Amino acid sequence: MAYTLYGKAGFGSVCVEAALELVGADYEFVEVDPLGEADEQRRVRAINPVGQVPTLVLPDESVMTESAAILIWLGDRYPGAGLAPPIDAPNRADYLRWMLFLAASIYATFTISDGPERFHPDSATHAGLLEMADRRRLDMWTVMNDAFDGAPGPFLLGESLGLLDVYVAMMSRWDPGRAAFAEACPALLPAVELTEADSVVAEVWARNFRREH
Ligand SMILES: N[C@@H](CCC(=O)N[C@@H](CS)C(=O)NCC(=O)O)C(=O)O
Repeated sequence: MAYTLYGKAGFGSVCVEAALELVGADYEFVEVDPLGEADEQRRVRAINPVGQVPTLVLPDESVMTESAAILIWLGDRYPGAGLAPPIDAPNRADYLRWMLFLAASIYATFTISDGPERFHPDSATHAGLLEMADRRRLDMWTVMNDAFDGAPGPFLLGESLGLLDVYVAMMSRWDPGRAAFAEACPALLPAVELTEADSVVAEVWARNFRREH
């Protein structure tokens, strides 16, 4: 009953790797570089036509993509791990809201940063596009931070570590880096720090974030 996770150190596969470890699933990690040479990109596209990681092959050999969907699926598939509010929990709506917000409003800005030429063919526009993506990301982090300001904690959805914490913690390591995240998101930072202090998460982080991403 093994999973195969296609990913790269420090990339979006980090949150799925952490989730697989936290639920105690058996998995194999296959390193691929979605931003690498053409051959390598073809290798990723052969499994995921969008050419992105994370890509997770499930035990029945079906392929799953989209980090938020994978995390939500794993959280539901392993309810005993307590990483996601069950379907009838009062905070289930908040959980889904912010998981999708992270994917659609924050992760999507990194998609622009990873390849502005995919959004405008004229390279003269790229510096502006990159700047707007950074600005939009910061605005979206601020929206999320404000929504969690005053939340009871210590984790984002309450007493225990969950996949929402893991997802935020991963993205907090990406551009423009932890110091900027800490400044922009003081209400999210304590949960992120607590998440990274979890021994299972810490091991995954040590493998993935040898340098700040
Ligand atoms: N919507 C996707 C985005 C995944 C994504 O952008 N992954 C990056 C690495 S962190 C990637 O593979 N980039 C290569 C590309 O977009 O061509 C998800 O949430 O899984």
